Amino acid sequence: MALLDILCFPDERLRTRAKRIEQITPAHLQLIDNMLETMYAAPGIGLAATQINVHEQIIVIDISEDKNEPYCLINPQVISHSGKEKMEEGCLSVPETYAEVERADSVVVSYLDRKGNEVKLEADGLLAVCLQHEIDHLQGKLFVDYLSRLKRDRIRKKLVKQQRM
Ligand code: GNR
Ligand code: NI
Repeated sequence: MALLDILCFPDERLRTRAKRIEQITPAHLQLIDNMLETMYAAPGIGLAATQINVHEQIIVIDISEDKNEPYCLINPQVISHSGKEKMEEGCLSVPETYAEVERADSVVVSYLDRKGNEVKLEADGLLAVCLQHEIDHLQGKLFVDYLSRLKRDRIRKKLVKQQRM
């Protein structure tokens, strides 16, 4: 296994739209293992392939306390959503930055698991937020895009300065 480098805002590669996976290969399964290892090491509760500069539709999530309930979702899609909820979010690609974002408070997501089985997952609370956050990454979207331009520019300046050091 291996730890992968995570891209940081404002890196333009985070704006790439990930491609659907037509056929799951052994290389994808290896990538998923490395993504899980990278997420646990970070530590984070989710990771999208976009963040490690792979532009295929894969996300991993584990919101469990004991870090032993990994989800791996291939070609995830929100097929329905309801309600609204505000939650404080962070992102491994926007280090040391937290802000409230409003999203649907419950979602149904369809995806392929690592064996290629079609799965439908109904989620609310933190899992629903995390699913929406990760699916956004696959579309080149970051949580800072929901903030005002002023706030986003402040965050950009802070991170550009940090990345020079
Ligand atoms: O580790 C993470 N925590 C988190 C907290 C609130 C809302 C979303 C997240 S996802 C984030 C990991 C990450 O950046 N995934 O893309
Ligand atoms: Ni993120």
